[in-house]
Amino acid sequence: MEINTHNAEILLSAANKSHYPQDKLPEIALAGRSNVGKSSFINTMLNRKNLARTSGKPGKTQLLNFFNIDDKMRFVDVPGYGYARVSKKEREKWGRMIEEYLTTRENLRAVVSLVDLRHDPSADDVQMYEFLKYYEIPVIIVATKADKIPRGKWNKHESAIKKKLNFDPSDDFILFSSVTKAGMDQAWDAILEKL
Ligand SMILES: Nc1nc2c(ncn2[C@@H]2O[C@H](COP(=O)(O)OP(=O)(O)O)[C@@H](O)[C@H]2O)c(=O)[nH]1
Ligand SMILES: [Mg+2]
Repeated sequence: MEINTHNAEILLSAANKSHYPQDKLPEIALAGRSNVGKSSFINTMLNRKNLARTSGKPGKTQLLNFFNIDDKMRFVDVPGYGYARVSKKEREKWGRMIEEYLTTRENLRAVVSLVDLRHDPSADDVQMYEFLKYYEIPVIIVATKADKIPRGKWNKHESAIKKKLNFDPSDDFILFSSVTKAGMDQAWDAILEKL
């Protein structure tokens, strides 16, 4: 598929099914902890400075944000998990919203699950990966902030993450940096392959 990735715009924000776009365009969802680099990933992939807000206030975006890419596909930005300063009630609401989207959305082709290359995956990261595997949702692991780790140590960090996730070697694993754009072409290849 030929996609002009420069032709992207925010389409709508939705809290539940009744507000999702009503068509058949394939969707790639982005999931990860607050501050992992999700908005930066979207901006980098779409060659934009600030399409997806890189926010100083993690956890504030509590809606699913749908981005139209060239009228051919969409990114769906899932609000970041693991943000401590939200109430239990808000967390439950968040959980229901994500679960509804991930388990019922026919347009969904894959989830890009972002983890920070510098650290072992959190319990939430592990839980998200297990959830996606359980529901047999194709997953692409993107390890962000690779520019903050010397190249000679990338392998070591990659192995530690894979071990903690109980990573399935048939999934994609991509080292990524929104600063150097390392991994961008690989990420696009993996995404296009899933459409
Ligand atoms: N060095 C570096 N910083 C990054 C990278 N990606 C994101 N950041 C920084 O990490 C912080 C959180 O990024 P953001 O994209 O808003 O994370 P989000 O909460 O997951 O959407 C910001 O200060 C970004 O500039 C990266 O690849 N390299
Ligand atoms: Mg964000």
